[in-house]
Amino acid sequence: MEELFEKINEIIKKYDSFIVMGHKDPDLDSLGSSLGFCEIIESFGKKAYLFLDDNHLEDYNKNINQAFDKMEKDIMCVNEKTYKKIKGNTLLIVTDVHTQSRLEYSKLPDIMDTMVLDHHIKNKDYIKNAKFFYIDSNLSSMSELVTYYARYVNIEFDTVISTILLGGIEIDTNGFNLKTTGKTYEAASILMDMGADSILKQELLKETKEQYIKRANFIKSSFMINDKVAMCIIDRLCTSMELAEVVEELLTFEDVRASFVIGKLDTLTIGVSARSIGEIDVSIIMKKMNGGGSNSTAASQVKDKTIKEVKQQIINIINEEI
Ligand SMILES: [Mn+2]
Repeated sequence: MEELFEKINEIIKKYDSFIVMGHKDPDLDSLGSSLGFCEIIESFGKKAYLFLDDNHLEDYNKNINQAFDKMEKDIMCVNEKTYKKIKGNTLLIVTDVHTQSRLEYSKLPDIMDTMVLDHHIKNKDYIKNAKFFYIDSNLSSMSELVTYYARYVNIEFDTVISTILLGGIEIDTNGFNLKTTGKTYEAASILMDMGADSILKQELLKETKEQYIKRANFIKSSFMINDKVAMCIIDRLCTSMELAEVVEELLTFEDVRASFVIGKLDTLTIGVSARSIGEIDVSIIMKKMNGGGSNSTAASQVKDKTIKEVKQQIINIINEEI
């Protein structure tokens, strides 16, 4: 990672101001890594702004609101209007997302120099005119990356930011399971040393009873397509994040070695999210559906097909491959 950090350092030195942006409907990994980049940039003596509408925090989810509530320092935020006031040569840093339409504000990469850093599976709608583009889909989370970057530039985060980052790792690995390596635990240890607070982390990770029940209902409707593979169909509009939550939870049940969740992302697009505990390579199946990913985490998006057809296509491929 040191080569990457050196490269990012070099890029940062070329600019005066920075906007750091995560994805729409931010989670703790998106927010934590954004805050982490802001802190690191400020340690260079430069100005960093978080792209988030802090005048309308009520539009964001509960976890993000709580995190902002606890923040010890004032975070400089910009939104669609106020970013124009930023002076000097400005770089947009995109973290935890690389799909242009999933950005908090999708127009910015078209009018600004952009650096993209992400750990999701590369999508066709990636930010094409980025000056610097880095994806490592084996990486647990952007929180892990930013923690090592902080160590590389020798700075420490405060309690709240380290806690958000620790929560970010926990969410993205589904509790230190998926894509978790020794380096992931080490990142958690670095964050604990910086002062991450496990009580605050539990508060930030709490979900509402309604969220729990909604997810439990999807789990209830899931079924096994053979003795190893579970599947769930979400027959309504949903987000890719919801697909990920359900597909990861399915993996925690007895006998389930791989899981697939199918849902409607918009009126034309069906999303498939796939996970495996490791022995079944789900990326092989997703690649056959024009998607991609790694052994244990993969996804695809399908247009012009019904959910039923997508379901049958997955079952057919699995019957051939496994
Ligand atoms: Mn993430």
